[in-house]
Amino acid sequence: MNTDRQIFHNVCPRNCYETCGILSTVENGKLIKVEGNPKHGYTHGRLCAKGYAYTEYVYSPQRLKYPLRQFPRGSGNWQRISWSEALETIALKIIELHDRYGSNLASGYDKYSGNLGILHYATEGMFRGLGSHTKIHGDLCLSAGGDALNYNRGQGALCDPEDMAKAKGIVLWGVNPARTAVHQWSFINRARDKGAKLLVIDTLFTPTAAQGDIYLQIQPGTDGLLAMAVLKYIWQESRLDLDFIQRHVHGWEAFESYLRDEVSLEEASAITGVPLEGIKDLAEMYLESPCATWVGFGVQRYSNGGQSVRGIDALVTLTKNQHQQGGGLYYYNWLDIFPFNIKNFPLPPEQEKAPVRSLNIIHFAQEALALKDPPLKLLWLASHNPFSQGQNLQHWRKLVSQLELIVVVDLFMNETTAQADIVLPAASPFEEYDLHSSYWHQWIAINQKAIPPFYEARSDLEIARNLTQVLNGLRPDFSSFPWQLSALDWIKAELTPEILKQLEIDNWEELLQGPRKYKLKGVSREVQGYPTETGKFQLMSRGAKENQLPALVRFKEQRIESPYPLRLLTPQSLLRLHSQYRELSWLNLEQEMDAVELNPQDAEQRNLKEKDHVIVLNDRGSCFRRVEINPYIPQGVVVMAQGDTTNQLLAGQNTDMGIHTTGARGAAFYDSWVEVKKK
Ligand SMILES: Nc1nc2c(c(=O)[nH]1)N[C@H]1C(S)=C(S)[C@@H](COP(=O)(O)OP(=O)(O)OC[C@H]3O[C@@H](n4cnc5c(=O)[nH]c(N)nc54)[C@H](O)[C@@H]3O)O[C@H]1N2
Ligand SMILES: Nc1nc2c(c(=O)[nH]1)N[C@H]1C(S)=C(S)[C@@H](COP(=O)(O)OP(=O)(O)OC[C@H]3O[C@@H](n4cnc5c(=O)[nH]c(N)nc54)[C@H](O)[C@@H]3O)O[C@H]1N2
Ligand code: SF4
Ligand SMILES: [Mo]
Repeated sequence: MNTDRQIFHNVCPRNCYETCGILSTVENGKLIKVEGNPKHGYTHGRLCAKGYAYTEYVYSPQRLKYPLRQFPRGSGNWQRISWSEALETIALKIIELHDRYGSNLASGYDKYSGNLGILHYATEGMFRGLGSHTKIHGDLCLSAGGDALNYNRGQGALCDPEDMAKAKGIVLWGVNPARTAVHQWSFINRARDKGAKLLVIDTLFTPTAAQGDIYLQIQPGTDGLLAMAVLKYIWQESRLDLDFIQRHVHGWEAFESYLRDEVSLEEASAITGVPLEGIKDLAEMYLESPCATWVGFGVQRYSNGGQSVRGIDALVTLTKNQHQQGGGLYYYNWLDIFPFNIKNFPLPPEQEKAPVRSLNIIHFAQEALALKDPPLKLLWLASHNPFSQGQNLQHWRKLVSQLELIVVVDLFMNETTAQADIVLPAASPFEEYDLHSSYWHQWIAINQKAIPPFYEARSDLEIARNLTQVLNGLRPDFSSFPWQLSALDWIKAELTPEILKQLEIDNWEELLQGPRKYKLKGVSREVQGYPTETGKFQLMSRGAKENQLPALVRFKEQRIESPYPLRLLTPQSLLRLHSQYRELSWLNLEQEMDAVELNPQDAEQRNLKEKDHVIVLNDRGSCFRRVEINPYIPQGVVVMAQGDTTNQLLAGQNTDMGIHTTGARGAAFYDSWVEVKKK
């Protein structure tokens, strides 16, 4: 028998630093193997364990096969329905709400990060086509740090992560690439092979910390003070280049007074938990340039998170590391180059002025509940599992009871589909075309449709096109979403002549030979001035002050008052992508998911022993866990996997910054407090 065997180019589309290039082997229409694409210059032919599990993911018996309706909502009583019934029910509801309220404002969407492919903005496009509607803005990952850099430099970090290989020293500051960005190790290790030192600053003794030449354990939320203490030490030793600072830095006089009068090394050491020796070690790293500093998203998940990042950035820049190949600050690196036509297509004039309401992702449910004239009545959720990953779940529960129709598009059942009236089965990345860039590296790649859809699954774009057709069939010209355009039409339009030129290709088909690197023009190591209002690096920022933030880079202590004594940290897990991949037997996770890790003293005070069944609680909720005693966790801190039932315990705080980057302040996930009691 002849076997038909073909290789396709795919991309792992997750909200992950790496955005890996995949080569997929398809035999007789079935995906039988995935491997890393060796032509991808950042991911170099390797995937992580989650990536290698895609053949299980795609054919998982738990994948959603058909549209389903749940009645009554929350009952678990699901019935298969046809696509036409599902789409007609939704379209009739949108039209009925339009007629009831005189606009489409009662219909809205909440979409986030399940698939970051450009064509997944079809969900946004589908609602744009309605004219008036309610949408979402903001970000859960990185916005506080993004604003911090903007106040200091007038732009983002713009460092190519491949350059880290050229550093003489690397500081991993609140980032855990052993879990969250495994491919970066090849660049870190290249630098180490040439003698670079690795220093890790983390509250937890992570697998990344275990790789460091030096590990500094820091009290949560005090990183800004550590940066100030290092700068004070270097300043005291007269090892700052004051001439360089005079020329390129704004606000030095005020900052110098602050260092002199308000920063004490002894006090900083006591508050941060970092010994004086550690402060000196860190100073020596910065004085031997080029030193690369990678600030992770963990540092800024606090209500003073942005201010901390401003402080670390000041340390990087005042020690002249920003201006050396390989050195400088690495944060995120969003290639803001595509037109995103799929969510920005032109509207007919009468729709152009239609009102649109936008809700902050952090407080989506509260803000939705407060909407009047009209209230939110229909909610479309895609690529997001807020009932596992969000904050303020009590408001979500209330919102559900107010909504008349909840539609969730997903590949699997989860905490959010459990609240839906209609669930639509989404295609996997192997069943659709797409185009991808990364928020970390600079490689652009195409994702090919490699296999037929799993049962009746459809891509988010296909769903947007189909629903638009049904709407317009019921009421002509109701939506202006260009439903005629195919995935390839949209991809071709994204690859503008300027982008093709930068990628050194003539047409999109050439991306089928392999991913291409986009060479950012803005990445210059020469000091040519900053795009700030003073043209300098800003220790003092008027923009920050206008937003009621400290104008000056300085440490801002911000202890959230709570009657609960233990700080709850919930960083990312190795074998999950947030709430995804729990279904896969290849990634055996159960143990990690039901643990609460405690310091031995905290356990002893509560009379708790290894494996004890406990309740973790605060005034927001409670959940059952098993005790794991971990001598490397600082006293007063407990660690649990995020999501599932954990997030009901989050305090729902905002970070200090984020408005400039994503229109809303970020999520201070790690400013949450709990108690642990024996069950
Ligand atoms: N395997 C896997 N990889 C992922 C993800 C995933 O879910 N799983 N998610 C992806 C996404 S969306 C994101 S946003 C990124 C996030 O990935 P990272 O940028 O690595 O951020 P976090 O995991 O939140 O936190 C990083 C580290 O900060 C530490 N930390 C916490 N508080 C402090 C503090 O006050 N000071 C210091 N110095 N350190 C602190 C935590 O212990 C943790 O080790 O990962 C991406 N990669
Ligand atoms: N406690 C705590 N909570 C956190 C964090 C933390 O550090 N601590 N981190 C936060 C961070 S950084 C992030 S990024 C968020 C992540 O929050 P979410 O974006 O909600 O994360 P996921 O759990 O990955 O959920 C994505 C959903 O999209 C679905 N999906 C995947 N592909 C597709 C597709 O092609 N189409 C559609 N329609 N759906 C698809 C997946 O099956 C999954 O159900 O979590 C945040 N929550
Ligand atoms: S989850 Fe991240 S590291 Fe793993 S395959 Fe996907 S993009 Fe690559
Ligand atoms: Mo994230």
